[in-house]
Amino acid sequence: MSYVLYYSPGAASMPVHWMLIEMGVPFEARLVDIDAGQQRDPDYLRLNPAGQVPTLVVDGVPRHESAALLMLLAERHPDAGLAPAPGSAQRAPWFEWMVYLANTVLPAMRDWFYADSDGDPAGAGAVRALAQRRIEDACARLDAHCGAGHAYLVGERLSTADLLALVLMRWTRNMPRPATAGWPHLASYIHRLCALPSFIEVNQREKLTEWRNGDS
Ligand SMILES: N[C@@H](CCC(=O)N[C@@H](CS)C(=O)NCC(=O)O)C(=O)O
Repeated sequence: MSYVLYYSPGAASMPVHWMLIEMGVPFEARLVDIDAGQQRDPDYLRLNPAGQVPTLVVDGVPRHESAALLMLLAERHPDAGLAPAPGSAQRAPWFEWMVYLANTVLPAMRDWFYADSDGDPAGAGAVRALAQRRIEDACARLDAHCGAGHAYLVGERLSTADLLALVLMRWTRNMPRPATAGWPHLASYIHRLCALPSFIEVNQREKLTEWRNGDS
């Protein structure tokens, strides 16, 4: 199995990068500087016509969408245990969390960060206000789940849902209400996951200095 990950530091590629490190599988990581617009280079657009990261080239074929890549990797590496086995009791809640994070929270994040460029700048304030409400609803939902005594989103062990959730929560660090402010159970969950060696490692490899322990 061969993997080449096109990533940008702290971006939607981060959970995929983290998962590859957590699983200990060989891969090559190639930096795409999205601040410099490298995602719109013709060579990159041939790999990813949306001009976004991540792209994961799997056995020579470029694949996209962070949540899909996490699920694909979980299927290809069942021994890593980052997803409940098909047919197991935890499989349905895993699907639910993955789809909720990818389908509700991630688009709200995109709206928050890209309201001016994805849409009409005149309406960006309203787009961001709705995005903020959705993101804070997600924080409340995660806080309630953790407050009910769950150490992880799914079952009793780390899964792709936690990898995706933590990176999404990282993106709230400069928002009006960061995930670590006002949701105490969520804050404990964040601080615990930030201490995982593979999360520390992905921060080092991506040269990220902010939010290494969940605080700015
Ligand atoms: N739904 C996509 C979203 C990817 C996405 O929005 N990536 C951002 C970085 S977090 C990006 O590439 N931005 C550069 C741009 O849109 O020009 C996924 O989850 O993979």
